[in-house]
Amino acid sequence: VETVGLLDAFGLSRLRDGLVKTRQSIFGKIQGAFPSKRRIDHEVLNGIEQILLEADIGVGITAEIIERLKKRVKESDAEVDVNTIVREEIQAILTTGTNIVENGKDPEPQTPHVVMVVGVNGVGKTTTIGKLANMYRTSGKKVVIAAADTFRAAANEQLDIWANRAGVDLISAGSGGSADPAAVAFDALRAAVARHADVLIVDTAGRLHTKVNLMEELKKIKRVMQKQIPGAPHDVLLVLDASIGQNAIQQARRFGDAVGITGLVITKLDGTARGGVVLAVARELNVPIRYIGVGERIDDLQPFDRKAFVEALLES
Ligand SMILES: Nc1nc2c(ncn2[C@@H]2O[C@H](COP(=O)(O)OP(=O)(O)O)[C@@H](O)[C@H]2O)c(=O)[nH]1
Ligand SMILES: [Mg+2]
Repeated sequence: VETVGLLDAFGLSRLRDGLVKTRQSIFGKIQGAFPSKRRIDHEVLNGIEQILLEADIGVGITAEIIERLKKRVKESDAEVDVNTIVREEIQAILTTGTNIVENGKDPEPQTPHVVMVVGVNGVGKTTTIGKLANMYRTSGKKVVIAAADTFRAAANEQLDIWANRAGVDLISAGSGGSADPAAVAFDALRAAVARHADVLIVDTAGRLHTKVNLMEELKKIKRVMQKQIPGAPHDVLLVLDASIGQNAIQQARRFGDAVGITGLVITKLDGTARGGVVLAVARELNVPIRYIGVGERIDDLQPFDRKAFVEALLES
């Protein structure tokens, strides 16, 4: 059976499919701009730089690739297939570059292992929680989910659907409840302990309909859980939407400053040509990418594997 790093054949094929748009955006454009063999001159370098930036690989990695190409030009002025050369340089940088964060490791599991999921509205928090719950449950863990996004009426319902799909328990404020998110988190943690759950996953709001500051509220949820179980939440995952490109880095800094982030989840890679942002994030932020989302199905969450990612990105 084919495997690369953490992924089996099924995961790899989902990853390849998920990266179609990004792959096409980089290599399709290079092929279109430089269809035949030629010398790597100023025009080629500018063109490649432009294309890499458009795929959101980021200024840092792009500059490194251009530097390496310039060096190659100095060593030889032979005509080359531009597509192949760029592939080789990307491969070299992404697989051996020391500036890129390695695969994220899960923290040491605690019982219950408390995972708090944060991020702005619409990035895919609730969907990711459903997928994550399913992943834990299929590996034999007992999972409880907490619906601490209490501001949107539809949020509970959506989470309920995911909890059912994943076959796990949901704790929510119930209809007409006071709906204080920190209180929901408190109740859920108590329920998780009482039910001997292995994992508690806490969903949170991405935007508030009150004057309460989102970051203050997230801090409060965190504090309440910490008081109940020292060390909880053991994992704080920030969910980022790949299609927002470089803004992901700003978002990560903001949430990181407020609540401390132990890992990143980058979603919607399948829907964007800007999947290069995974690499930009891996280089710019000192936080491991733990999971990537490559579709809307329950099994479309994958552990991030740098090697598999690069292979899928470069596949011809
Ligand atoms: N294509 C795709 N869509 C996703 C992915 N993750 C989430 N979504 C979609 O993004 C939308 C917002 O997701 P949701 O979980 O409600 O975001 P939340 O507001 O952060 O909780 C939904 O339509 C999801 O189906 C993904 O990896 N790929
Ligand atoms: Mg949500």
